[in-house]
Amino acid sequence: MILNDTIVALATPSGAGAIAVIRLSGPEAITICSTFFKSIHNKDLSKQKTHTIHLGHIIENNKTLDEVLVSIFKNPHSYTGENVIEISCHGSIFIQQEIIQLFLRNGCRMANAGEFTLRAFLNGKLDLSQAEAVADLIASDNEASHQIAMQQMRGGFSSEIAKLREELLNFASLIELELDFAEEDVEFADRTQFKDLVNRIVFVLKRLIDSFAVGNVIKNGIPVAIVGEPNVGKSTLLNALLNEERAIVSEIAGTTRDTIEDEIVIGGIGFRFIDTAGIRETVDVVESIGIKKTFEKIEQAQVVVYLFDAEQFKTDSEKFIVEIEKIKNKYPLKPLVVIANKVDKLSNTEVETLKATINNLHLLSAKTGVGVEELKEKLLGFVNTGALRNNETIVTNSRHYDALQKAFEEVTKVKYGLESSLSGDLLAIDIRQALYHFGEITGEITSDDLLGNIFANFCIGK
Ligand SMILES: Nc1nc2c(ncn2[C@@H]2O[C@H](COP(=O)(O)OP(=O)(O)OP(=O)(O)O)[C@@H](O)[C@H]2O)c(=O)[nH]1
Ligand SMILES: [Mg+2]
Repeated sequence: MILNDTIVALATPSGAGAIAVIRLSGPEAITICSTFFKSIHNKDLSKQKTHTIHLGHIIENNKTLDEVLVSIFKNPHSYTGENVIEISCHGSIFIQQEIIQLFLRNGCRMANAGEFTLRAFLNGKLDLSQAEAVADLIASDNEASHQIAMQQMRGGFSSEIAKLREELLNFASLIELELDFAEEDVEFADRTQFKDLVNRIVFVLKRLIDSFAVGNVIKNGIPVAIVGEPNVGKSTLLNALLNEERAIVSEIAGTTRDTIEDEIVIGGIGFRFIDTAGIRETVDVVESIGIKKTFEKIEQAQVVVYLFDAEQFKTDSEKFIVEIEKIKNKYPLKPLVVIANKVDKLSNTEVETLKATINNLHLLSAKTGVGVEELKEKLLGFVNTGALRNNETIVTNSRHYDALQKAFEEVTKVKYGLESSLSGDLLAIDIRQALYHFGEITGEITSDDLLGNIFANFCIGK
């Protein structure tokens, strides 16, 4: 990685817009820009203070490319910690490209994906988990994922880890000091206090690890599979939930043959609905592949919505009750919502009878929309948003989850070591291992490969 040159990239999305922002970072950013920037007040850009904005023109060989605003951020007071220039130009693709090409011809290099944030990390502006949160923040499309990314970017998660790491480090030093005085048989590290600390760390780690279940779901949306026999109205329900004609609906049984997925946000949380091929015995090859896929989708789903046709239920109740039991037995741990659809076709007394037959039955008319809002409420009830509401730290990143689990394993070893009065030198090894995994999260311990992987997922210009 070469990181002492000056990089340039478009910071705004590619395409035409009202304005576009081109960003330069590196030792020569201000010098390179000032060569081609003519301020309307004839100011020399390289002599201006940090955090100032200047109006002028980008000119090459007497040809004016655009009228622009240039912002200056001087090392170390910038996002990357280097000299940074941000040029707000008019948002034509032609202008953007002309200006970027001009800088590329004159000493800049095109930035790699995430390179601005990578430089911010390497210059100590952000720790690794904060840098990762920048990408999450850009990707967040609902309130919950935004809140978590924002908290992580501000350092909530890192400071929790850093605190544990520091306390553990203190004890590690004391234990290692004891090793230097091995012949004298002294104990610098109070074992009772140490046990308390280790228990506390185990507790915090456990909470963070458990939070990943919620975090992961919030980041990726909660998958909800809509299943049932052909023609019961699954696709109609998907369309009603999405409020658009996403899936084809017809009175022909076996209309949906492949799975159809789409997301909506309910109460700030993303839900991904999966409309599936109706389950039945069939000789149709395509349909049977679709049905096989339905079962795979049920496996992957967090919540299963089972639909049956309320009108058909009047004559065929046994069949549906057996079906419901089958799903319950096959997936005993998955939350299941049983829905009687097409209740618009039933009389009031028929509705009452139906309600009495099945516990916790949800009544719906996907066609008229009756019961759709109540279904959304019900689904939201399955999400444990307690941690979110209490503003607790939630882990959303699988890399962090991995490191936390490894740290947990090591700290648990320390815990048992202490209980069985393990010798100091062996304890010290486990403590060092745990510290190593804490360091992986915040980036005290990294490899080029790891950094490459993380920042490759960023967009160019960030
Ligand atoms: N009256 C009434 N008809 C409905 C309702 N929901 C769906 N239908 C009708 O039932 C038929 C089947 O609807 P679909 O949504 O295609 O059913 P599906 O479960 O997706 O069927 P497959 O894809 O074949 O498995 C269509 O003619 C819909 O208009 C409802 O709530 N009331
Ligand atoms: Mg369908």
